Amino acid sequence: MIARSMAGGPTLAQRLLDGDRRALARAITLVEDDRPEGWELVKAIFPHTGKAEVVGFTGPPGVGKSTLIGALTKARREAGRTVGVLSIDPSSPFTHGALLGDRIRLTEHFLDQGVFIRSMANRGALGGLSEAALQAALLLDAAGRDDVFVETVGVGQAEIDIIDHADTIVLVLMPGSGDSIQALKAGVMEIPDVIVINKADHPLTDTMVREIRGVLSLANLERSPEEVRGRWKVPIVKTEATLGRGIGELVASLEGHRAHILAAGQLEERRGRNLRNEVLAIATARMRRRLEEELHEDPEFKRLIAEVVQRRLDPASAATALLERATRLAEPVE
Ligand SMILES: Nc1nc2c(ncn2[C@@H]2O[C@H](COP(=O)(O)OP(=O)(O)O)[C@@H](O)[C@H]2O)c(=O)[nH]1
Ligand SMILES: [Mg+2]
Repeated sequence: MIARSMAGGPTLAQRLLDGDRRALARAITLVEDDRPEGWELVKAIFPHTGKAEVVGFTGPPGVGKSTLIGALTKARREAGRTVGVLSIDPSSPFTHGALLGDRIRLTEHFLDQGVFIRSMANRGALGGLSEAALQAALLLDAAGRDDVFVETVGVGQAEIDIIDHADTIVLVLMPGSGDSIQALKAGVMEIPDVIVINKADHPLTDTMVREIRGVLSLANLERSPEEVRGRWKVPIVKTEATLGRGIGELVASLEGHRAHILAAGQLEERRGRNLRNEVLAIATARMRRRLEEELHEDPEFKRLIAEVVQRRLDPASAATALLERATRLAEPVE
């Protein structure tokens, strides 16, 4: 049960669970600003999460992720579903919650109550942007959004962490995204669940599809035949997001992937692993902050560092001594 406020009116948590968009906007700001009320709110609504289908979109800037999400949002609305979009793209034309430029297809959804769009800027919050974005995704989920689309940019950077929390990961490329194919090939980037080649009117599209097929079958060579048999076969979907072409196929691929992980019991497994990582990430961030606070003025810490600087002590031994000291300082644990 979510408590009602003293005045008798619904609390922010209650309004959020009722799907109130203003409550949702306010709540996301609280977590984005790393305010204690934000954490309290997430605590209150967390039991109501886990219902939304979360899809993460990643890929280099300019390939058409935002446009694609706009087209997909339209399709999902037509199917009667509500949508939440989180854009975590520092290079994107959205900044600080405002939308700039008419080239963003998402603007057409701005008056639709069934669509909630939010861009998140990088803030120095605990655990960083990815942490705040994850809390925001939970808030969208609790607010009853059927679909949550998360857009992030880049490959293997901090922003990608949030992507790990999606049920389905879509890598968006366009003809000529050779770097991304190299990153896949080298294993720098994990194999996503669905690959989209957007701007598929380009003459090099089919070459690109062949190259990606090559990378995918190479990855399968390292697996046993049984493993390959039971495995989800990553679809390569060609789209033209600006014209809405290929969106039906993308929807089918997303649904197919969901059905696959549900049937294989992998959704629970994935979410379990992601939540474990989340708990560890928050704990690690807090531990580091606590260490920094506790050791900031600590003479023993200063002495250790001086010894390292003078090359009398190696960094690893200093870290061991530091951790022993920090453990002693931290007792009793709050
Ligand atoms: N020709 C063509 N342009 C597209 C297509 N999809 C997106 N664009 C354009 O590509 C540019 C970048 O799109 P955007 O969605 O902002 O890319 P993002 O940085 O990946 O989010 C915009 O000017 C879009 O209008 C497409 O399918 N074909
Ligand atoms: Mg974008």
